Amino acid sequence: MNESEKTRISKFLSLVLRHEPGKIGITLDASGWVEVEELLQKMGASGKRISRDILRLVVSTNEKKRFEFSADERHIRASQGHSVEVDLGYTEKVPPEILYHGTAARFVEMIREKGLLKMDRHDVHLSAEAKMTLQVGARRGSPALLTILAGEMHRAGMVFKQSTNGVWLTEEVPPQYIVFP
Ligand code: HQG
Repeated sequence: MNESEKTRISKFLSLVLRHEPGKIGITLDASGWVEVEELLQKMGASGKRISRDILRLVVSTNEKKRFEFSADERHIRASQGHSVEVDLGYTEKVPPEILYHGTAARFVEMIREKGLLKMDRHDVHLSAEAKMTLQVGARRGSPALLTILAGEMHRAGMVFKQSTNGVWLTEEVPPQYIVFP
């Protein structure tokens, strides 16, 4: 299987496991899990047939580890990034002093005013790696890198969680905790 095929499957999995499970008639449980068997069967019925081995390959080689299997491999879910209501069950964690957020330069003005908001997702997504976040920002045009004073936020009582694939999640980032470029 080539890279573009893998990307295509990964994007489709993101769509149905994060945003639109109804598109192929699956339902996520309260923690975002769906049975692998059901997922494969419903993907097949929607003209997106893949084997269990291909699914395993896409999950294990995904560069951002976007998906995870349950320990018994009977269930699968997206590790973060949902817009549908799920409780991923992540617990509070002390963040590093500094985190980063990549955005588009044209959003910076608004963010200066309102801070970082979660928009359509459950949380604001932050990363410990500046380089990766710049790529995130570049998806929407000329990128801008914001430095987030996560340690200060935490000491002020704001809650942080970390997803299985290492993304830092928080409700919102008020402007005073953002260092702008
Ligand atoms: C921006 C990728 C104006 C925000 C990444 C972002 C991430 C504001 C956009 C994950 C704003 C929302 C999420 C405000 C925030 N005014 N714009 N007040 N507050 N924004 O896609 O963080 O590849 O929901 O900067 O790695 O870009 O999908 O969030 O540009 O973890 O696995 O509003 O997506 O992961 O966009 O990306 P998104 P995001 P995956």
